[in-house]
Amino acid sequence: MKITLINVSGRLSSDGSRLISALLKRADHHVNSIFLARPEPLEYEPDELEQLDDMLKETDLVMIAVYSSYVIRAVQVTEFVHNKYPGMKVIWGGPHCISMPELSLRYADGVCFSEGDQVVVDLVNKMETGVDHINTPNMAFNDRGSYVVNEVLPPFSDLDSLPYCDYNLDDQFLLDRRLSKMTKEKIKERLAGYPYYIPILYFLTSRGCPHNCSFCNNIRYITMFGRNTMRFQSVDRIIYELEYTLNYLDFIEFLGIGDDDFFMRPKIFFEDFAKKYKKKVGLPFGIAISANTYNREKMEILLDCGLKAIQMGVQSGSQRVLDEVYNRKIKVSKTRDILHQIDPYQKTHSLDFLLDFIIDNPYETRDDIIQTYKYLIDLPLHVRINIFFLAFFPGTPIYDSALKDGIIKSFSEKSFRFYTRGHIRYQKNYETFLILLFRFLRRQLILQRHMPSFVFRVLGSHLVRGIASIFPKSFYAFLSKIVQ
Ligand code: B12
Repeated sequence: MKITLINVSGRLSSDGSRLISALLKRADHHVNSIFLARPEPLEYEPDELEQLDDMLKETDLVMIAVYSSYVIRAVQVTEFVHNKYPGMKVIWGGPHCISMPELSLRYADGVCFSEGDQVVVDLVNKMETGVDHINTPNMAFNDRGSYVVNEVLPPFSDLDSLPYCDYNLDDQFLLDRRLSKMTKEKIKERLAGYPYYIPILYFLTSRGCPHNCSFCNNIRYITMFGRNTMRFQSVDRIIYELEYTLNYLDFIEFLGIGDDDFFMRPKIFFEDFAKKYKKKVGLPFGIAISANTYNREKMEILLDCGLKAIQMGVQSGSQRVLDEVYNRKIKVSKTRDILHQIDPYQKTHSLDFLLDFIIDNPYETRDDIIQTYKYLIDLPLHVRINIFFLAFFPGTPIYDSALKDGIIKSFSEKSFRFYTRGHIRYQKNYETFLILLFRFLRRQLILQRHMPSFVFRVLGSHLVRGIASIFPKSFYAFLSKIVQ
């Protein structure tokens, strides 16, 4: 079958859609991938979408990989296809669709609402041969207005059997103003993002996350599977795919291992991995870990084979928020402790430490927020801080609570973008402004030279907070915008 696979993510992705493409090609289907990979503007103009026409004329089936933040693009493409090619089926999949098929079936003819690995080829084969596909597991369909939601298969665990993510640029295209062939130059430019602005390849070696956070998509898998499951690729499989992909993408300078918690594996994995990685890959790389699984021995093994960055979620300096709002079974004190253990490696091994925080959470009190601020101002200046604005992903417990409490309106494709990174929405107050001010000054490196830390302590004191609270919300919304 001739398939046009469209990825609507704002950055050039290295996610499941490349895997879906590889699975379909392995089964002898023909796949053209089109990336709508620009961060902004979010919506595409009609004359941009018109350019899909030449390819769609030759297409039997359209598939779209969707992240919630970019869902409006998937809606635009789907409506374009349906208007121009009545009868052409459009199938959605990807993080936005996980466990919430009804959100996507408003537009799509079918949706993969769980993992696609075991079902996508089966679905396309059935469609190609005219066999009834409506009962395909992990899939839901809009059958003339009524929704058919099929059974969920158990988590897919044979990760080694999967084909390599598809980076064959011969049938990949970029739509940004013009539809053009993907080239190494374009991919190189678009893979150069935060934090180093050199071409970074993101790569996943496992599935699942040990946590159960109320704001994360992963909880949707836990709900469907009835348990939290971790699955891993073997060392050899990881190294083979890396060698293959990096041989082709020979400009990559850094590897971002995207696993939620790389330290979930046993120590024996690390020794084998380090030996083979050093010999056959050798690029500097970064991993994400959690304070609960940090292990010095595992880290030292990785330092010897190129580990250069560790990212860890703190999310809030308030234990109450971690326990009661985010359902994270991690102690704030534990994250501080890990920070102190990792910190010396910055000097000895140039190891970067990146910490993630979430702000603008309507369930935080001003006292909770000041605890995050106090956590931040105590951090050594070489620790990088990532500050995210809470996004309410449909299907997560925090989304359900916020909806019930009237904090957010129910999901809308048009307004969803405002839930992601953006401006302060819920916490227009002095404490949140202080966090943003602190980040701003840190970014300008002003702190290093001019601002003694006691100034920040005074700014966060009861007395100053008391005085600051007489100013209206609009004042802090305005100030926050300036320092964002
Ligand atoms: C690594 C990672 C990143 C990396 C790399 C992203 C990438 N892969 O390109 C970085 C740091 C860059 C990143 C960035 C962002 N990420 Co991120 N990321 C992840 C993480 C940890 C793993 C993603 C992954 O590769 N999963 C493995 C693949 C195989 O899964 P998958 O893509 O879902 O694909 C499977 C199915 O969905 C399905 N499928 C996928 N596509 C399609 C298409 C069709 C047609 C079909 C039928 C099936 C299908 O089959 C696949 C195989 O089973 C996840 C959390 C997690 N553990 O999943 C968050 C996650 C995906 N990220 C998330 C977000 C929000 C973002 C950002 C938007 C953050 C931001 N900037 O605000 C950006 C946007 C990225 C982009 N591409 O535009 C959210 C998405 C939530 C949502 N509902 O959209 C997640 C789920 C985390 C969360 N907070 O809940 N991310």
